[in-house]
Amino acid sequence: MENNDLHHYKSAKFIKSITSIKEAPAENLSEVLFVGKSNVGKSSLINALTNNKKLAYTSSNPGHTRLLNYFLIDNSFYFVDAPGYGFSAQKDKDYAFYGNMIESYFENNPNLKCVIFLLDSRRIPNEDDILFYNFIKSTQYPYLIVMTKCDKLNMSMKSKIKNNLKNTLNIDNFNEIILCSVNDKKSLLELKNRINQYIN
Ligand SMILES: Nc1nc2c(ncn2[C@@H]2O[C@H](COP(=O)(O)OP(=O)(O)OP(=O)(O)O)[C@@H](O)[C@H]2O)c(=O)[nH]1
Ligand SMILES: [Mg+2]
Repeated sequence: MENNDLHHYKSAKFIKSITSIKEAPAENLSEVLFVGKSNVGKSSLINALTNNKKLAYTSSNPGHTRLLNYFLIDNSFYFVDAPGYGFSAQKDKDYAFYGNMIESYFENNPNLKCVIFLLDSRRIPNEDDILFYNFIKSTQYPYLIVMTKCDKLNMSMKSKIKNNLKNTLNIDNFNEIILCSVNDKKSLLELKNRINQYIN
């Protein structure tokens, strides 16, 4: 069971960047969207799941991903990497642009099979996170909450993180929460298995 490499996707390639759902790839393949605050680790998680550090561009500076980027996985479905919200330099002019882009993506998108909502395990969810979580719930698309950067957490820290979500986001269904680290293959495998349930 130690050979987790066996579970990597076989292929992953960048297809295109879009700003409006009208430009989405024409093939009606299932889509899994990665969303969350800037710098939470969306692009890194896509790279970790596909075992390809160079697939999605990552940065230690927030606001790196600016468009909706489509990656074709195993020639059968798309991972969609979204720009992050809540990046201060983005607040004024770009904010409406980001909002419209994301809203247009969510509107009437039968290909969207699962929304992966990322939260930084090292931070308390803020107002933006709460708003976005409530927005996702209101859309009726299936979703999973992924706590990122859980690199070296023990059991008690993990349960503390989950319990905090009870208070901040009002979540009491811990089944929808997955604790992940790009350095922890077991957590990536668990997430992959959960994603597979939505795209198959
Ligand atoms: N320690 C640790 N760092 C991580 C992990 N995942 C991502 N990071 C770091 O977090 C920073 C942001 O990662 P990105 O993947 O670029 O974040 P993003 O959510 O795509 O950011 P934007 O595109 O700006 O919205 C980078 O410095 C990553 O190396 C993780 O599991 N553990
Ligand atoms: Mg990014």
